Amino acid sequence: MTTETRTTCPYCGVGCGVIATVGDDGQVSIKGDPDHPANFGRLCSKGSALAETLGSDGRLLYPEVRGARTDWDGALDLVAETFRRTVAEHGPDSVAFYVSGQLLTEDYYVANKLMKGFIGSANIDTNSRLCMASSVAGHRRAFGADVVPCSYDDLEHADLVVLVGSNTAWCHPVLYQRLAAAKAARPEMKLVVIDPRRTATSEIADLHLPVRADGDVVLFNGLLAHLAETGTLDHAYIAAHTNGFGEVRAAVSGLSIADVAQQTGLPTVAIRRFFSLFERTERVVTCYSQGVNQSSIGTDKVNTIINCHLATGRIGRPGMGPFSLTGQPNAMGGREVGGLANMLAAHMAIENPSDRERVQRFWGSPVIADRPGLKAVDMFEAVADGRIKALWIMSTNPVVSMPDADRVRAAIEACPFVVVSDIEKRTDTTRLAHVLLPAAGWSEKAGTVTNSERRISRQRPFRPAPGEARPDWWQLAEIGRRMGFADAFAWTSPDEIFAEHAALSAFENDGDRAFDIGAHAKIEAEAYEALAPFQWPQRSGEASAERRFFADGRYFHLDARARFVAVRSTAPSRVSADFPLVLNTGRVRDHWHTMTRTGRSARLSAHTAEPFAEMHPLDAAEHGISDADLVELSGENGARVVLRALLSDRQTRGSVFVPMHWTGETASLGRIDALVAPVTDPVSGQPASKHIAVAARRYAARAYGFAVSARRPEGLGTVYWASARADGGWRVELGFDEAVADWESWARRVFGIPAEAEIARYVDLRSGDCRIAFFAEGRLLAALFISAEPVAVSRSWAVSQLSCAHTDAAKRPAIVAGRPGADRPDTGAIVCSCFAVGVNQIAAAARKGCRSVEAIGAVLSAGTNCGSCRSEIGRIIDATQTLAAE
Ligand SMILES: Nc1nc2c(c(=O)[nH]1)N[C@H]1C(S)=C(S)[C@@H](COP(=O)(O)OP(=O)(O)OC[C@H]3O[C@@H](n4cnc5c(=O)[nH]c(N)nc54)[C@H](O)[C@@H]3O)O[C@H]1N2
Ligand SMILES: Nc1nc2c(c(=O)[nH]1)N[C@H]1C(S)=C(S)[C@@H](COP(=O)(O)OP(=O)(O)OC[C@H]3O[C@@H](n4cnc5c(=O)[nH]c(N)nc54)[C@H](O)[C@@H]3O)O[C@H]1N2
Ligand code: SF4
Ligand SMILES: [Mo]
Repeated sequence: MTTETRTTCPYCGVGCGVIATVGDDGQVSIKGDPDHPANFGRLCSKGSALAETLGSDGRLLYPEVRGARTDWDGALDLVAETFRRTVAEHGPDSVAFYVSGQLLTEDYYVANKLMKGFIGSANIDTNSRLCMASSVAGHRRAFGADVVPCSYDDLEHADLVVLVGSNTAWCHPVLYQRLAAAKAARPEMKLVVIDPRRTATSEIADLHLPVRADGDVVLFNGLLAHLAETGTLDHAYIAAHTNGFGEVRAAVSGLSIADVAQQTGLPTVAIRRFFSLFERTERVVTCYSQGVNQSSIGTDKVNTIINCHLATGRIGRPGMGPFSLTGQPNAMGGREVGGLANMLAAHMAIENPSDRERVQRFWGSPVIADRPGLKAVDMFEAVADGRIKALWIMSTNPVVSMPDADRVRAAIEACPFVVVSDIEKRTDTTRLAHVLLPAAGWSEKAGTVTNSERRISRQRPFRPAPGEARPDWWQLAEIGRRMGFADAFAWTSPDEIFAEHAALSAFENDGDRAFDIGAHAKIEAEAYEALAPFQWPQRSGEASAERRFFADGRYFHLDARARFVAVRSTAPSRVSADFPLVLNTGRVRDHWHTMTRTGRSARLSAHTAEPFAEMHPLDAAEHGISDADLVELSGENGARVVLRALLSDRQTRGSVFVPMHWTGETASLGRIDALVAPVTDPVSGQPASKHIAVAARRYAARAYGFAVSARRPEGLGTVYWASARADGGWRVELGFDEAVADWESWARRVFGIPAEAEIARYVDLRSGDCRIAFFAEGRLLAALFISAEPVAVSRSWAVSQLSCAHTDAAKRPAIVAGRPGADRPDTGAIVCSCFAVGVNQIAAAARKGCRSVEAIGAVLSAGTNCGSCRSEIGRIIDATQTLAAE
């Protein structure tokens, strides 16, 4: 029997509805939910590939204590007893939880309740500190509450959309598609992209402003000055609904376009165009994400943007407002339960005694945290210096994603007791755990998430969890019970937790707290099962009212007015003679964070198969770096990474972009956060992951290699390696410090080749080129290509050999002869992952006369399914030249 389950995508904050179908044979297929108001049936490349990420190989299946399998009782008793004893001996602040915006609201609620109400410390922080903290702080300063006033359909009603520090095409692809569709339907709608890089997002922009790193505050202050000078301000709104305008006006006065140009590196004509578009357009939405938040002046950036909307009264009305795009699927839900160290629960403030008393009374808890806990960077500092002695990490991989990641790794290593809950057995962080708890993952667990437009949707399970994996809320509740709080952690299913969370949101809330979902305070299992997506607030007795925040000009400060925040700050330039380049870090289209899930899909891995450093060709030339070279980046803290050079004039001079996704599991020296200084925003505590000083040099390897292998390569040990799943096995890029004397035995060891395998070999004594292929039972086991220069073999051809029959021994030498694959058209790097169409195929079709994305789609199917690659296809048509080094 085939079953269909409606659930929500576990990746980005767009929060798309998904329909998962499980066939008779257990096969899962995924499609977009046409009725979900976030996506109306669309999915991006990552969402469409979800079924490919559900295999159980590599999953953490059983609890482990110090590497040995144990049962749940043994593991839970050890965790509860160690936390209890540590608190008793060293006080509540000697323990900490580091959790995640990928937990479900129910998981998050339990974690926060346990730490703040029962352990009695606020030492619970989350990877949202690295993600949304500056937006939260900016909202609270301006509005008096952490409220995102916009909805997705505001983008469709806007006449101008400004995207600041947001690569929406890759990071919120379905939202970008909605935007692109709206723009196609109403070509008069304008789009401005503010980003130091020319990204896929800027493809359909009317104006791209390649602002210098952290130039945004000056740009938006300049905009406010311009709006004041041109009589665009809404003085009635300012007088009726805001405070503090005089100070802001004074702070920006005299800021000329020339000043803005000088401080942002932008041409004056471009600045004028942006300012005048904003001036002339009433319906404007400004969206922002990590180019704004992840900055030492991130909170100020948020407030300069909000200032411009408040000063023009363009907020709280259709098609208008500042719109922070959340990253993770439940970044917003975590904020609702108070998952950050400086919040309490249900939008109540830890500093406020009556809020504390109210939450404690509601929980019936013995204690309540009475001051903010440690924020992520400070928390790991406290782990390092021994103040924190027991740490529980849940659903996040800080050894990869925290700034100063080597120090974070050393801190965790030195911590006396570390518990890690994860779905994956082998990650950079699980390796360091004393206790490993196997979590039920997406498709297996039940709960809710809240997306960027405050819409709460159900995640529903549609298959059993493998092994003994259990949901995170259950693990936390078990610890609560075992620490002696049986009544407060007595839930038996997530609907009971959701009901309690909803009840707390409405508890003694007469409208002064924005977050109120009291309508669901008495929800029971059946209604929870059927719960349709809804936007908050939804107060008790209120039907599904789509209420617009701030429509009445009332905010959540005590005087009900919004606050202007005067900011003059510019981030100091971090570069120096020794570290002359600005490192900017972020995401690629088809990978999710530390790749524990997207890395399981060969299709998704084909889009970007190795870590890279994207540089302007002139900067590269200055540093003696050519395309496809290896490049070493080093940071002021002495750490280094080695990556593939990718030269592109889409990068601003003086800066280099590196993705955050590569880990110790997928590359030798690809963890870029090792170089990221732990510089944080003083208000939000969010790290500045986009503005780091680095030095670059060509890494001259003695030998380069590429390999495909049916088995996962193990023990590579070379100075450079980066491995990725490929159809039928794995692909590996290699760089060697020294030439290996015997390549064959090296390959046998690394690729696990049995002694009886047959071999084809080619060695060129003059060039040093060496190519070896191993076969058994008519299949290719592994092929290794070694060269003194970066290897020129066609990657797609080599990978395809893993899936072909090689029964005819006479043909095997062809695999290693000549320049392998040279006689076969190379598809090039995969652009369309749905139909595996590469850049070279698209460029060839474009040269043959396909001059539109639709024309390419008609010939190659590329871009006709999920649509995530449409902007890249457009760019290839424009350039009609290859962009990748393959
Ligand atoms: N494919 C994919 N999608 C994802 C994720 C993923 O891992 N992969 N992760 C999700 C998560 S958790 C998040 S937080 C979001 C992040 O979504 P985004 O914020 O869109 O993604 P990033 O690539 O981190 O950074 C966005 C842009 O900020 C620019 N930038 C850097 N410095 C500055 C600056 O000083 N000013 C301005 N204006 N721009 C600057 C960068 O060049 C980059 O293009 O994506 C979500 N979606
Ligand atoms: N340099 C740099 N660093 C960054 C950023 C950047 O732009 N640049 N971005 C930052 C941002 S915005 C973010 S959000 C972070 C993300 O960084 P992380 O949160 O560290 O990245 P993930 O890979 O999403 O980690 C999630 C972990 O949870 C596991 N997991 C998946 N599902 C479940 C589950 O249901 N239960 C449990 N218990 N575990 C599960 C996964 O296997 C994985 O190990 O990185 C931050 N770090
Ligand atoms: S845009 Fe893509 S990754 Fe984000 S929720 Fe939708 S399908 Fe998932
Ligand atoms: Mo994020």
